[in-house]
Amino acid sequence: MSRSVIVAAAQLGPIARNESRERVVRRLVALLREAHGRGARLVVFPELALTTFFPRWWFADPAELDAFFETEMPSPATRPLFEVAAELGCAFHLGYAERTPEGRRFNTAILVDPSGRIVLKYRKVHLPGHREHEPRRPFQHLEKRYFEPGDLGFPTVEAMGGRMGILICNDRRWPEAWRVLGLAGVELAMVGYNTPQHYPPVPQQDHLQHFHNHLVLQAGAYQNGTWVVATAKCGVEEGCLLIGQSCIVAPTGEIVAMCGTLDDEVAVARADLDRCREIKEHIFNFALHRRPECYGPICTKG
Ligand code: CDV
Repeated sequence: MSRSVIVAAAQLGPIARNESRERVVRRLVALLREAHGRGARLVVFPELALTTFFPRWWFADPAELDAFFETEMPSPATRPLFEVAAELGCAFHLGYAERTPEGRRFNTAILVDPSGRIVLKYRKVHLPGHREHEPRRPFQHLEKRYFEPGDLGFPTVEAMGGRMGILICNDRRWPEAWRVLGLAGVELAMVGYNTPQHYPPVPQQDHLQHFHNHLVLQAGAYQNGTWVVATAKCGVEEGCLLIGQSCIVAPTGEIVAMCGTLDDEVAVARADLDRCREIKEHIFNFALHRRPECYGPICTKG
């Protein structure tokens, strides 16, 4: 049986603060249909794909914050996406803000299989930004206030003929996160992101945002012998420029497809999962070459 899957990065342009879930879901369905029409059987949407990137604002009123969170998945608003995907037999990855019945909040992403079943759920482990209101910033980044760190570890699942895993945005900068997926044998990692071009604490690196994005995605892919589908929400969203360049990376670290706009756009590539073996069985053959006895400090608080 062939282990080739045609995959798509379904990039989103900006989402306005007052844009309804229904309207966003219509955009997601249009992207899904386009990707499917181009052969894709797995479509990767970005981080927090149902709303504007709300951690850029300080909300004193909890009700205002809660409006950005999902309490069920699918919900009446997101069900059309699940239904169209199942009708087409297309799997998808979706990032969203999750509020549990106990009132806990996570930055979450799921993988939905071609029958419409949620087969993998991940909650973002590395939360960037700050906890308190910092009015001197041009915009806030309050992920540390609005979300708890993920409590599910880095789970993987066997789906679409291969081992699948998820990282969310800032996670992609951490080699430890990639390596935990690599140790689980991941063959395709999905990564959604919202990355502002301007990083207020270190503005001298603003011109490097695109470089750093691809640097870590390509390194993560190569060093763990996995395909990567990385998808942005991008463009000027409520006055804040988010980077694009959503891409599909082969296990060799090569970018094989990339979006060229800062708008709703699909990039498609055929991912032959067997190509992961070229890396996993040779240069990064963990069983043969890894030296965990020397890596102790990585797992202690430094
Ligand atoms: N959504 C994110 O996690 N964004 C961070 C920014 C704030 C640095 C990122 O790592 O892209």
